[in-house]
Amino acid sequence: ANSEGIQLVDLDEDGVDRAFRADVLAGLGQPQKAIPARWLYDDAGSQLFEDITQVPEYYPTRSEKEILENRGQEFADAVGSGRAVVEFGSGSSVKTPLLLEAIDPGAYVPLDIAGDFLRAAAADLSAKFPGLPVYPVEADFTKKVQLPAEVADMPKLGFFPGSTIGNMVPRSAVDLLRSMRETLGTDAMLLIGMDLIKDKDVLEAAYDDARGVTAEFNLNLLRRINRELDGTIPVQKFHHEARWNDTFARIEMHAVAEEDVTFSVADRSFSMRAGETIHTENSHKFDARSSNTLLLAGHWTPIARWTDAQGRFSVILAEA
Ligand code: AVI
Repeated sequence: ANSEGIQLVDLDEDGVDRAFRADVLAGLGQPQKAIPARWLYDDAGSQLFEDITQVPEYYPTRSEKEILENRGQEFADAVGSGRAVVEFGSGSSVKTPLLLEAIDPGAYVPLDIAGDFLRAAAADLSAKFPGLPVYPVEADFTKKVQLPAEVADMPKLGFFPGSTIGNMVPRSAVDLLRSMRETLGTDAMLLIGMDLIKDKDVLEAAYDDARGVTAEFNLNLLRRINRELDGTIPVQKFHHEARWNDTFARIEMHAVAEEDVTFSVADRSFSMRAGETIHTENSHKFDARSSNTLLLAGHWTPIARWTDAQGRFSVILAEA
């Protein structure tokens, strides 16, 4: 997998995740220290992300939900009935039912690398939609996935909500969209959430909430490094920063050293000057044109686009 991709867990004889250690050591060795954002999501980080979706400043989850709640009839008209909905990621308990209720699908196929989450999400959905065939597939969806034979003859609707695509640099995002196209085949459609470019202050507040939940989410990565990789990072000497990078149209999360620090991770030592940062996440934002360009580069043709009442978030329908 690439640095932002999904990988199976490969533990060494001490139970250390080899890929995590390799990414952290490589990332801390760069002139601009950087660690791939996927490592934010250990159990504590996943819970903190759930908490982020509830803070007042973090609008994307609420805005996307508003679109899914209000535009169901329009989705149904655009996609027709009987499609196999293929969700990339294990499905959120809130968003997925909104889509499935709206469109009269033929089947639901959640794809995820993490089998436990996948089975839990699939069981949840089966209980909510008793007549709907559900076929969970444990797979790395950054590559072409072989879908179950039961849905071979159904046209597919890919579903990728949450602006998760925005956490990838364009090169990786394009690769992922092309893999999705390969997985879903001809006649497929894709419904994808993309967060919109907006006022810098609104964006920075969404990623630096007053309660400090996003700060905890970010600094939890440093704690995770200390826990899992025998690290001595003095976390209390770092603070969270959310920065708008206008050139790349993205919010960046950084962990900023407040004073000169030295520490070790997995027996390697590192030092940072006061003000130096570890870059921990990108969250790209789009306008209508840039989202269309990304989709086209990913071998998808955009055909419809919806936004919430405040114009903060977009949900785009594209066809293969
Ligand atoms: C998961 N992803 C779409 C979130 C985002 O908005 O980029 C992750 C996140 N990072 C900080 N706050 C939320």
